[in-house]
Amino acid sequence: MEAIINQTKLSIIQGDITKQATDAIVNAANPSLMGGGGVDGAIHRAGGPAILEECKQIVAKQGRLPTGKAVITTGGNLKAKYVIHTVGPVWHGGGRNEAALLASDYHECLKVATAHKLASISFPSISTGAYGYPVSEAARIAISTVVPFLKEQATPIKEVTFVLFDSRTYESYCSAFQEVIGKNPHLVHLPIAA
Ligand code: AR6
Repeated sequence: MEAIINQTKLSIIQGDITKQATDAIVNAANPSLMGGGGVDGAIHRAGGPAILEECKQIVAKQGRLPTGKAVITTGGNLKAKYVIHTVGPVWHGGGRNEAALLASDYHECLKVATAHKLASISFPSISTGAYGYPVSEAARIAISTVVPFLKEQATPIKEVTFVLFDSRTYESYCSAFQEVIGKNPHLVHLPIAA
């Protein structure tokens, strides 16, 4: 599924984010930035040791990465030139500011990409694996953060791609997108293609 928002193409696809050739891919990291399982493990495995080396330097300089924030490193051996690492909220039932923190992840990543003058960025579904965030709610937050950002902010980003690993997550993001656009048709310039 794709649509044009201002000058930016927003796409939702099913796939492996480590294979994406966008300028940056986003990593759903943890505050240590030392790697882990899920998409974090896959990115470090595919990107090689240069990513971890830069993560170590960042942590030595500024400490652990707080939830809701983002930092950028090289993409190492990946096709993507950069990895933007962000820490999603752990789901505790919704009463611990999880929604605002998840929205902050997407917003901070887009701000970092904009500051580095990147033309394209790919996102995974942050927090919906090991961190347990319900997928349909997380999808709604992701889409309703990214779409207004593209509409309202001056950004060099020309392509945003959500790369969802499994079909259930992919379907959730497509539904969230239809829902957000249904409520705010002014946000998207057609065409919307399936
Ligand atoms: N490409 C795209 N999406 C993927 C890939 C991939 N190669 N691999 C997994 N996913 P998770 P979280 C999906 O657990 O919930 C790590 O250990 C996955 O199916 O990776 O934010 C970190 O170090 C799911 O839809 O991230 C943290 O400790 C989504 O990515 C913790 O897990 C997110 O799942 C972060 O948990």
